[in-house]
Amino acid sequence: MDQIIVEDLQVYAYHGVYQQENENGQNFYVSVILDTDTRTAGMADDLALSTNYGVVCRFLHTFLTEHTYKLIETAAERTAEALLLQFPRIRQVTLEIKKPEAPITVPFGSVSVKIVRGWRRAYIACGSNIGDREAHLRAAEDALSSDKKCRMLRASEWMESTPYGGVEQADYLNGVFALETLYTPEELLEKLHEIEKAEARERKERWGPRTLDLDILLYEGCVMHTKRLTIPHRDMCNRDFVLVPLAQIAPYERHPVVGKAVIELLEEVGNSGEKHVLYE
Ligand code: A4P
Ligand code: MG
Repeated sequence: MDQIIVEDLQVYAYHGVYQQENENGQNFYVSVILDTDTRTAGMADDLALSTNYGVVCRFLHTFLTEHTYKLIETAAERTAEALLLQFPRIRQVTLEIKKPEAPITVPFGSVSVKIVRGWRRAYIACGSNIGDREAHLRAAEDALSSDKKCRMLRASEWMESTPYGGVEQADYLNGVFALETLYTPEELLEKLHEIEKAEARERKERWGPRTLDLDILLYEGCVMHTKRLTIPHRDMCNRDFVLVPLAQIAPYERHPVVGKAVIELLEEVGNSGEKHVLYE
């Protein structure tokens, strides 16, 4: 992706663990690489189609002087997030904060923290088979849409489906959301659990009935497996009630492990798997 780069913006600020740093202040130097598409602005020669680096510099200066943090790790984290929220054309930021006057008792050149943060594309499956199913799915959509760290891109239609997994229970309403998020996968899972809880979700039986189930299907090409989280979702390739709505909003998105596009996975499950989606 194209980049706009600012190097060593000088900011006199008060970040530090020691009281004398918070009282006297010192110089910090901030460098940013902004990943953004400059093609349209470049072709049209129009600043309104780009991100104004002068405004970015003033924003960085104001942000880092108006806030005081103990750690430059925190200063970097908060500044990167503020930039990504303030300037919608920036997809990713690489941000380095140097502190060459840090109180270190041996000679040194500079010390700095450098981080990379950005908007990540995620696909979320939602399902409900208790109570007002549509209201539960709508509540999930509203909660994600109104979260400043998420940008809702698309939502599939809601689809009626028969239960999968062998537990006797009512039919489901299923759908999929595409969003961009600043949350890490673990933070996103946490957020989804909060939303489920707000809809009176109780965790009782595996594959059992639920007011609202929110699962992370895909997260920006990420492949991970921890005690709490498996991405891509471990069973998504076998579920037509996931693949049908996903194919509606992202037919050519690729599964990073299997290497196939969603429409290919859907074709396979349609040929050999169980069918659960009704009225397709
Ligand atoms: N977890 C691991 N990976 C993920 C991920 N990618 N996304 C962990 C979300 N969670 C993930 O899930 C248990 C734990 O899985 C979470 O705490 C998280 O740490 P859970 O939501 O508590 O649900 P569960 O019932 O215990 O199991 P599971 O496997 O999540 O349920 P499923 O597989 O989602 O099945 N039939 C139809 N037609 N439509 C449905 O929507 N849903 C289910 C639920 C069964 N049958 C269905 C449907
Ligand atoms: Mg779940």
